[in-house]
Amino acid sequence: MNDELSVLIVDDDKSNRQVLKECISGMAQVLLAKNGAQAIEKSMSLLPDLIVLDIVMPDMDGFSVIETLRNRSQTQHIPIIFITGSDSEEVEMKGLKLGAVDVLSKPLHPGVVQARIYTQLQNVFQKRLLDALVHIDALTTIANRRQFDEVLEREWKNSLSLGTPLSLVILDVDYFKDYNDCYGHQAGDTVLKKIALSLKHGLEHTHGFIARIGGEEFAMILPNTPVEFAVEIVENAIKQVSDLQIAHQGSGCSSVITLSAGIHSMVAKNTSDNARAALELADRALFKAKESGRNQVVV
Ligand code: GH3
Ligand code: MG
Ligand code: MG
Ligand code: MG
Repeated sequence: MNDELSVLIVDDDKSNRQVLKECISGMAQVLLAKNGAQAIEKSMSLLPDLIVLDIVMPDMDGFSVIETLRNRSQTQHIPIIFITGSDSEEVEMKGLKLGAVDVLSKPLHPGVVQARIYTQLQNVFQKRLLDALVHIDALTTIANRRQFDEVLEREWKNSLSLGTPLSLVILDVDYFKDYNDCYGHQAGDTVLKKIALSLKHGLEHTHGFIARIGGEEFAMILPNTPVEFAVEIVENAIKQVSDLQIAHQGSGCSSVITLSAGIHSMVAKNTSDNARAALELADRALFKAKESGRNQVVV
């Protein structure tokens, strides 16, 4: 664990905030709030990884804070530890029912507080790790199909609400079966890694997104990009890959590894069903690029 993780301490009592801060500062970055309103504002703007929340506070108590945070999509998953001066079972039960992951009793014993917060931070850290693994392609370390689908849904909604053009691109390695047959599967894997890095590098200073969506297929999502810019970006990306000069004697269109690509650009309309249909159109354009000789882009 490291201080990339942040914990928001919410307590109206200054000395409690101080004790908690000392407990946490070696494990995570500490954020502070003195009341419920501040807690909500800082949770929304800073998205802490964990919240340690006092129950009894003037104006807005901890129960109201947790209810507000649970009702907002950005904050509903943030784990919350309650702090209570009461030793009543009822208060503890209410906190747990509202979704707190733990309840700490006052007076605070620093060793116990530290151990419990450590456990929760470990959970957060492991969840993050798992989340990253679930969204990354193991071979190339770029985004995988799952992440692609999530980004497509998000960008589709953005295009829909802002009326901005969205370009979808599918790229496929030319004669890759022959490459494997000639140079071996392991050499093929190395080529896929090199292509992935090259494509990723090509999009570095844009808002474009690249994923490996299948065996030797990659896809780009280019938000706010009309077709003429998309063509430019993709032609460039394809050139970067052929410039890698990876020998491919068995290629039917070149002596090096090349890519074909299909682009479909549009302003999103209606539901995300149409996103899949749009992707299908990019795939059809790819098919045409293959048919008309490969190593090229078709819109
Ligand atoms: P085309 O130009 O029409 O795309 O021809 P192709 O040979 O590339 O297309 P085809 O779909 O016939 O073959 C795709 C090949 O990609 C077959 C498969 O062995 C290879 N492939 C898919 N995933 C991987 C992988 O992870 N590693 C390696 N080395 N090869 C893979
Ligand atoms: Mg209090
Ligand atoms: Mg293919
Ligand atoms: Mg292929």
